[in-house]
Amino acid sequence: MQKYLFIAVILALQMIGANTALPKSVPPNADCPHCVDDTQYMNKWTMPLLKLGEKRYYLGIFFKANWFKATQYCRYHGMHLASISSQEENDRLEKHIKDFGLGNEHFWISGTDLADEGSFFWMATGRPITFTNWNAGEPNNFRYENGEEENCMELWNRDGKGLKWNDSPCSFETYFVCEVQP
Ligand SMILES: [Ca+2]
Ligand SMILES: [Ca+2]
Repeated sequence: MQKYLFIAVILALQMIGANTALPKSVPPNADCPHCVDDTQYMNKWTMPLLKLGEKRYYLGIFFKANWFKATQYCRYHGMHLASISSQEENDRLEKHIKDFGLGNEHFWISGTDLADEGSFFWMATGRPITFTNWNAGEPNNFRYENGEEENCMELWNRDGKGLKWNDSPCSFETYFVCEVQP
């Protein structure tokens, strides 16, 4: 009898231990069970996601990569390069990137005209671009000495007017924005 009591006490202690090991501050969230609070999320790969409006992003700011590698990185982690379909989305991303102190860096997003020169679409969604936010004179499909032209879209504060869009050579290595597709 004493033996069973001992086992019961051990089991009870283990259950208490398991419960206390869970962070008490995590609120249950049906549509995002791994979220840790309203602004900072952890996805299934435990990457810290950023919730801005209805969208969730991951800022790729720890290494620079060309557009294809950036695409691959986002896909590997269950995301896509970001697509921007309104000024609000652009503004929110811009504010966050500026707050990070990275407002003068370049960031890949998913727009491309690789398939059809001059006709940009969002690779992440397959949708044509409706809202546009190009820097003045862009996209200009600039041709470089090595023959490469500009077919991939980036956010770039070219003129000090904020993070607007530019077509850039896809082989250029820079930061990137991944987005969780619903
Ligand atoms: Ca082009
Ligand atoms: Ca350009």
